[in-house]
Amino acid sequence: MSHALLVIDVQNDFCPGGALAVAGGDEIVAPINAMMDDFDAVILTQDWHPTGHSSFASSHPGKAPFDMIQMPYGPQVLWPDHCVQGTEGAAFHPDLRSDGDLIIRKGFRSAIDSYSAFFENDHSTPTGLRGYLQTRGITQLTLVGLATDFCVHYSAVDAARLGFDVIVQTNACRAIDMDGSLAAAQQAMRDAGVTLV
Ligand code: VGL
Ligand code: ZN
Repeated sequence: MSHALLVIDVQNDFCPGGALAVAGGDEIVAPINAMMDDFDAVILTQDWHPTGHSSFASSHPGKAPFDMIQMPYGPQVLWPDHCVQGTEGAAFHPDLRSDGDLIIRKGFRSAIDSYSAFFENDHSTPTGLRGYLQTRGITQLTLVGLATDFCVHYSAVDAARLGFDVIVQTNACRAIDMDGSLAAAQQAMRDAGVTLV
């Protein structure tokens, strides 16, 4: 029974000054670094979009960031261009410890977004993380990172549905919080059996 720390998307574009800045996003770097030694494994995720990704408002004429559209796989929020593969914005925050065991990249298919570290936004295309965790005997996960109401939320709910014991350490997360998305995410995580601390 191993316990992994899953560090979600602590990247420059989600920190102050970034393309999709989350308020206080940089405040969680030091607490996350300090937590890393307490786990059997440390896994980091990286939002990793090609230019012209379908989740970018700029890919949809007449649409603006934070508009909502229908995609073949369901509703999708449109975002400012962010975390483009290989750019400084997609890099981890420079102070984040980079000695984790695994980096898993997501959102690399143009036609589909991937908030969750486990499944893309169609809720069925796997990222491969489940198999990695299972083969390493990891059954417990503590999630931290950005953003509480999107990638942390979707990852936590998927992990709980897959049968992992899931804790979200909320003091090491920050939210985008648009239209009540933080409250809705907290409720959805609790309903899925995630422990919020
Ligand atoms: C995220 C919006 C778009 C996140 C990623 O990491 O929460 N949010 N892409
Ligand atoms: Zn993204």
